Amino acid sequence: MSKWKVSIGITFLLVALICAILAAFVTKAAKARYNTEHIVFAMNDPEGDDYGPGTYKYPISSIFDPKKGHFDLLKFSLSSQRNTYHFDMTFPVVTNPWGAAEGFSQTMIQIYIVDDPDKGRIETFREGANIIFDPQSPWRYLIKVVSFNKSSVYWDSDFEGADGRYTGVRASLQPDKKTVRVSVPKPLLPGDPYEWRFYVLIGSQDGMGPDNFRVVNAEIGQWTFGGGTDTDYDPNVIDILAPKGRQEKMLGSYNPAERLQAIVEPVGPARIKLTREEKFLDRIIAVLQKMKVKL
Ligand SMILES: [Ca+2]
Ligand SMILES: [Ca+2]
Repeated sequence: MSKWKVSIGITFLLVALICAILAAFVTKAAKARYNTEHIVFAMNDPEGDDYGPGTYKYPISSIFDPKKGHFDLLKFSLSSQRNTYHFDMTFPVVTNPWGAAEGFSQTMIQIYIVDDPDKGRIETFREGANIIFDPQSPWRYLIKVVSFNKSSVYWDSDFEGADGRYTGVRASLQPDKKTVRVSVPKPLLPGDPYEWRFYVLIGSQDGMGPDNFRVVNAEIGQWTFGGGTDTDYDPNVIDILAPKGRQEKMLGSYNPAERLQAIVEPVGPARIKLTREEKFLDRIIAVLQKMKVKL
């Protein structure tokens, strides 16, 4: 064998070796990213705005003591881990007066996701919240977070009586006792989460209420909020995720005389900017998944 043939052979082997080492290194990094929980979207909500448009008062029953905090969203985040999205909602107080296995039974959260401005609906999935979504930002998916094994995902195309997609959907109070987490298998929420916008509605869970919202009336009652109206035009939403000062304007935009419900705008998309390395690893993860490589 001639010298140059040996030299080409050695070079080829060296290049192959370097490629193999690089591939192993990249695969390891991709696996680490895939398996580690990482934040996709996070936003704080002002404290002390569990008053809807600014006028709502907690019901009389002592289970609502100290008449604040139960429905005051402080933080919302979406994170990705393996084949699951985790949605975390943090409150000053989370209680479980009805003994639900999830660890909470007062709080109700409805997360509506805007995936594509050209597709979806602007009315809520079921009647109950008494709001209308921004016509420029229709929703595609709804994650309804309630107790007693009833948390479920709905798509805009589902009919009103549908049970939703609940296989693998889990809601639970986290060890900090203040954060409700709902975990959703990714196939239930197709699309790019970095492009999503969110309507996050907080209400008081009432099994008998419209769409499980405890209603708001003009006067407080034992089990009903006060400070609204006795019509179906005032929102039954106690807090929404919004920048400071926006919630009061949005939830206050209803008008019973003109039969108008409040119009609510979403938040997002993600402010978290991915590094070039993270974007690269996400592409690698997609390729490895297509190749059915175990991650
Ligand atoms: Ca709040
Ligand atoms: Ca708010």
